[in-house]
Amino acid sequence: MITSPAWRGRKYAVLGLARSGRATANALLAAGADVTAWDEREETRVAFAGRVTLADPVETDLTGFDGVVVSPGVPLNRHPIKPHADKYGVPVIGDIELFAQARGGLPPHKVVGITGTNGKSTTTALTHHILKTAGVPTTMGGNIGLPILEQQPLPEGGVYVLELSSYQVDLTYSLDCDVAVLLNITPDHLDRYDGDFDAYAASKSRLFAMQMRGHNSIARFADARSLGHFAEGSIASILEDVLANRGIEPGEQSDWPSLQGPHNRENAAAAIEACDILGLQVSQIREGLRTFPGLPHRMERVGERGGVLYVNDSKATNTAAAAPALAAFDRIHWIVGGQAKEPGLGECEQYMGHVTAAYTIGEAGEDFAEALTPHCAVSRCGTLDKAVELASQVARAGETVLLSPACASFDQFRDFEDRGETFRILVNSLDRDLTA
Ligand code: UMA
Repeated sequence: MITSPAWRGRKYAVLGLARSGRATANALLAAGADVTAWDEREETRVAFAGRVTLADPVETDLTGFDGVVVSPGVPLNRHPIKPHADKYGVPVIGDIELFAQARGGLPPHKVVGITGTNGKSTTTALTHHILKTAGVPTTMGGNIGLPILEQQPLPEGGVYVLELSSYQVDLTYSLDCDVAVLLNITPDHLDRYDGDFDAYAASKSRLFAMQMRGHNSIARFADARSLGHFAEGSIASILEDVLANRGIEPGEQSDWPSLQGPHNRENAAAAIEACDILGLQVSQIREGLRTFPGLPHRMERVGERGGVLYVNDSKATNTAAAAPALAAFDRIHWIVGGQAKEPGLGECEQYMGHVTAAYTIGEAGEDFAEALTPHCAVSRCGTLDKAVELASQVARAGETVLLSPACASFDQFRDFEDRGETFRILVNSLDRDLTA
């Protein structure tokens, strides 16, 4: 666990007690802080009964509190906690901010922070994999894997690789990344920014604003320019130039089995540059690229039944993220829908020639059904179990059943991981024999 002696005797309220909130409350308690904690779900609260004061911070007098630590899933723009804490002058922060505060007490280390609309998880896992393969002590956290405060501190020379969602950046004020990466920025999560793309971009750009002079930044040229206050000259590495600058030939991508497609080329470029900045040799980087196993829920082949391939791409929570999966396969039975981030088919439209049939699910199912009708056969399934069942009956050998929902999962699932795991279970329980 990562804690800080600075929290001893201080008063914190923790709102949200799922994964990150649970780790936060435990780290604060271990440091000797006085913790008031709350989750709207009673079953989540009970684990803390007797260890914290169980009270909703929104209904608590926050006089004398040092911070309200909010889970990233709490919508800051709509939730009453922000105005309530503001009334008492108490900062609203997240677990990444607590990690930033604890850094001074950790053995000397480096932090790589990776944000962007799409590709964050792959780039984080890849950077972590390259470092690990090269023998560098490293761990990954943030929006991926275990919450960072739940992890063991790294020994001297370690590298923390953090995937940071805009929700997490919004709750962070003092994280000075040694290397900060913005992969790309397209409209997403706009419900959190009252529909304002510039506010979303401003949120992402704060990752760079928190850095001390001399620390490194990596971004696409076009995106960096769109970040308003952020002058293009202040980016240390332009993503588009990385591969040529580091002597990586275009043909080398074929040696990276889990990093196919143009989007993965950019993800790889960001990881290559981050690892180069951290002092790795190109030969060490190449070894990591070659051996990267890929991520669960990201174009993950979960089975082949009756010659039909089943692919779990549940991580694709917007149309730009789903498009690469549609590009990668032919004769697709596409399971799509959930909580839409934007109207229409977006970047997926160009790959409609690859889609044989669509099976719509979730809140956005009807809208997708209408948008898809001119392109392919459409079945309005409503739920994932119905979609998998029907697709498995219709798909023929050589075809692919692809869950790449282009939507958030929260209307029907806990998160995209829950959705992907459910798909895996449904595929595993299909009647037909495993033939390959
Ligand atoms: N809650 C309240 N009141 C509210 C709203 C929520 O009490 O008004 C409670 C909920 O009942 C729940 C908790 O707050 O128990 C919500 O926690 P959370 O949704 O933040 O979930 P965690 O398990 O803490 O997961 C978070 C990240 N979740 C989100 O950002 C939505 C996880 O990212 C992250 O892996 C985890 O911390 C560990 O650090 C997941 C995610 O879906 C992968 N991220 C989004 C994405 O990638 O698109 C941003």
